[in-house]
Amino acid sequence: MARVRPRLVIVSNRVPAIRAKAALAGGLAVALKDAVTARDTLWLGWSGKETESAQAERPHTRRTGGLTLATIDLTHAQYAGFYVGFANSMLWPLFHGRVGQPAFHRSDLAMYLEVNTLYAQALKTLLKADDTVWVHDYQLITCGAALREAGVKNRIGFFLHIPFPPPFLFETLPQGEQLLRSFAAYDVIGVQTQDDADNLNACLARAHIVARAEPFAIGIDPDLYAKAAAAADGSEDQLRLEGSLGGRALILGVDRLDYTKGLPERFRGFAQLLRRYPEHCKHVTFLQVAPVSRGDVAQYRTLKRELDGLAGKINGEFAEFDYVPLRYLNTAIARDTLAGFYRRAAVGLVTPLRDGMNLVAKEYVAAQDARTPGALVLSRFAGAASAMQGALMVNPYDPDEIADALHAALKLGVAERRTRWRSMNAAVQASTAAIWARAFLDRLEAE
Ligand code: ADQ
Repeated sequence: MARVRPRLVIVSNRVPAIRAKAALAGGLAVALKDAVTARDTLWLGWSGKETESAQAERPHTRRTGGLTLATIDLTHAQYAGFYVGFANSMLWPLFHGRVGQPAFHRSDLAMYLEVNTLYAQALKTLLKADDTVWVHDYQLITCGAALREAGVKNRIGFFLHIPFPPPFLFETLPQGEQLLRSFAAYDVIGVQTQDDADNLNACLARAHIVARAEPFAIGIDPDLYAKAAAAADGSEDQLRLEGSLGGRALILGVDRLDYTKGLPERFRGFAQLLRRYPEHCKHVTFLQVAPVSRGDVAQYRTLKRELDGLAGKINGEFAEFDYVPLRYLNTAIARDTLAGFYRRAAVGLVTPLRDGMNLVAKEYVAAQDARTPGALVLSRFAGAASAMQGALMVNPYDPDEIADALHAALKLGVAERRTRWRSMNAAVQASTAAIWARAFLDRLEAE
C-alpha cells in the first residue's frame, strides 16, 4: 500500500500565482505541480508587499483546495538589503561567475540573515511536527539554519536553482563561511548538475563542514508544451506571426532580461550572421522576447540600455524598407502562445553565459513537431547542455561562433534535424519536472 506522505511545506522567495480554477502559474509552481497536487501542501513566501513594519509572526494564509499559501510582508529596508542587495547584487552575480560585478555591503548581509530568520519564524508558527520542509534557492540559504536555531526538528531539504561557483570564486564572498555552515542544517542539499555539486562540496570540505550536495536536474512538463504547441496551430497569434514573417525562417530567443542570459552576445552573434553570411539577409527574422526583470537593480537597467542601443544599431545596419531583421520585445508572452512560437521557429537560440539549467531550451525541444523539428543553438555554459547532445553547441563569448552555429542550423536538412531532435527530446523526457520533484522528495523522505 502506498505510504501516506506527511504534509509538504515549500519555502521560496515568492509564492505562486493562482490562476482561475486554482491552476498554478509560474516556473517553480509548474515544476512542483505534481508534488503539490498529490498531497496537502503549505507554501510560504513574500507577499510582494512592502509595509511599515514586518509581520512575520502573523503570516497571511489563504487556502485553495489542498494548497495553503502563507505570505509575509517585508519592510522597504528589508526588501532593499535582502532582495535587491545581498541576494541579487551579490549572490546572483557571484554564483554565475560574474567577476567584478558583485557588490558587497555588510548591512545587506545582515538584512539577508534577518529576513531568512523572519521566514523561519513565520514558518514555525504554522509548522506541524511531521511536515516535510523544502526550502528553495539562493535567497533563502540560511533559512534552514534559522529553523534549526528555533528548535525545528523536521526533515528539511534545500534546492539551489542557480549554479554554485568553484571555491576560488566563492571564497571572495566576505563572511562566506557563515553561509557554508548553514548548509549543515539541511538533510538533503540539491543542485542542478554534477559540476555544481562538486563546487559546493569542495567549498564545504575546505571549511570542514560534513554536509554534501547532490545533483537533481530540473525539467519541464514536456506533454504540456507539446500539447500547447500543437493546439496553437491556426490560433490568431500564430496566424499573425506567420503573416508577419512572410515565409522567412524564424530564430527565437526567450529570456528574462538578465545579464547572465548572454543577450548582447546573442545580438552580436546575429549581426555577425548577417554580415558574414549575407545570403540570410531578408530570409531570416530574429525574434527576441525579453521582459524586464529586477528593474530596481542598477545593472539590469544598464543592460536594458545596452540592448536598446544594439537592437537599433543592428536594424539600422541591416534593415531594408520592407525588412526588419531583429524584433526585440520587452513583454512577457502567454505560455500557450509561446509554445506555438517555439514550434514555428526554425532555430531556438539560447546563449546564457552561465545558467543553472535553462528551461527555455527544454521548452523549445518539447514544442517541436516531430516530423519537421527545428534546431537548437545552445550555450555550453547552460546546465541543460550536458544532456543536449543534439544541440549545436556554442561558446557565447564568441559572436563568430554564434554566427557559424546559426548558419549551420539554418542549413540543416530535415533528416539531420530529426536525428538531433530525437536525442534531445529523449533527454527532455528523461528528466521532467515531475521526475525531479519526486527524486528530491523521495531522497528527503527516505527512512
Ligand atoms: P530563470 O533564470 O528564470 O530560472 P529559465 O530556466 O530559462 O530561467 O526559466 C525561465 C522561465 O520563464 C521559462 O519557463 C520561460 O518559458 C519563462 N519565460 C522567460 N521569458 C519569457 C517571456 N518573455 N514570456 C513568457 N515566459 C517567459 C532559474 C535558473 C535556471 C533554472 C530555473 C529552474 O536561473 O537556470 O533552469 O530557475 O530551476
